[in-house]
Amino acid sequence: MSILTPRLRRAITVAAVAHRDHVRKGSGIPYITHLFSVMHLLRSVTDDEDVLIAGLLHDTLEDVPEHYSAGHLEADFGARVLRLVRDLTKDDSLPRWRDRSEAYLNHLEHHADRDAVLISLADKTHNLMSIFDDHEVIGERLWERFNSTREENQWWYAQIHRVAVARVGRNQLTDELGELVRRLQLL
Ligand SMILES: [Mn+2]
Repeated sequence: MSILTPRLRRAITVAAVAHRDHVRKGSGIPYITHLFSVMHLLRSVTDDEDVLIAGLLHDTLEDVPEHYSAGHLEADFGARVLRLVRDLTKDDSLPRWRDRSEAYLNHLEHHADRDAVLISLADKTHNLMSIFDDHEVIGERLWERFNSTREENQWWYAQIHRVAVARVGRNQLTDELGELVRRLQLL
C-alpha cells in the first residue's frame, strides 16, 4: 500500500487525540511517536490496512481507555481491529509484572491471532530500540524507570522473540528483534 487510506488517516487522528496527554516512559516525548514507529515497522511485513490500524491503536485499551473505549474502537474500525487490539491488551487484574508478562506470552503463543503477533513484534521491537536510545543518554539509571529489572527485560524480549518466530516464522522484523535481543544480553 503506497498511500494513506481514509481509514488509516482516521486512525492516526484517533491515536493522536486519544494519547494526547500521554508521554513515553522516561524520555517524556509524545506517545504518538511510538505508535507511528510501530506502524512503520509493521509496513515492512504487511500492507493489511486493519493490521496497520490496530498497530496505531494497540495501546488505547490498556493506556487511555478513558479517552477511547472498546465500543469506540469497534464502531469506528470494526470487529477485526477490536479483536487484534484486545489480543494485545495486558491483564491489569494481575498485580505482579512477572504474572502479567507470563499471561501475555501465553496468550500470544497459544491464542492470539497471527496478525496480533506481528503487531506485538513491531511494538516490542520499538520498545527495545527505545531502551537502547535511553541507555545511551542515561545509562544504567534507565532500569529505575521500569517495574522490572534488566535481567527480567532480557528474559521478556527473548521470550517475545521466541514466541514470534514460533507463530509467524522468520521475517525482517523477527530478524531485527533477534539482533536487538542479542545486544540486550550484553548491555
Ligand atoms: Mn506499545
